[in-house]
Amino acid sequence: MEKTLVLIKPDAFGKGHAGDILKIYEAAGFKIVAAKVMQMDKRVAAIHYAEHVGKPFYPELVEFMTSAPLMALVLGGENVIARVREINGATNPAKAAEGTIRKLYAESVTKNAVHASDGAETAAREIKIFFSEIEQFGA
Ligand code: 3AN
Repeated sequence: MEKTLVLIKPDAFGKGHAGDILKIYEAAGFKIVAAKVMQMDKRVAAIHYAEHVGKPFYPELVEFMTSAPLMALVLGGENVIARVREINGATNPAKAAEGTIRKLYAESVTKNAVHASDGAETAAREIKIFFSEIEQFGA
């Protein structure tokens, strides 16, 4: 089963949208393989966002992602990586299509409600940051 890492970011999680967002993923047919509530620290942020370290928006991104708890998920299903990216919508919520999670719940490019892995290699790398093998079920 293909798997992807999703983060319900501090903005959406703090506003109480986790249930609504999970409902969208489940309605699309995906299985919740792993889930937990946690707060990122700077070290985890630097590992997860390694490709963005040093970019102009990185300090703001880390400040936000470490500011409050988030929900980390592994979702599984057919073509889950690409389909969850579609369901999430464009990184910039102003450009996100109607009905996408970011159109519904995101407020800015930084506070954009959700993260999802952007490819198979990224998914494998990111899932390992947040979950061990024994925390993943539903194969
Ligand atoms: P996505 O989350 O859609 O894959 P990435 O991987 O390009 O987008 O960016 C990771 C995160 O960094 C985004 N979710 C967003 O919060 C933040 N980000 C990306 N580009 C910008 C930007 N130009 N200004 C501010 N924040 C950004």
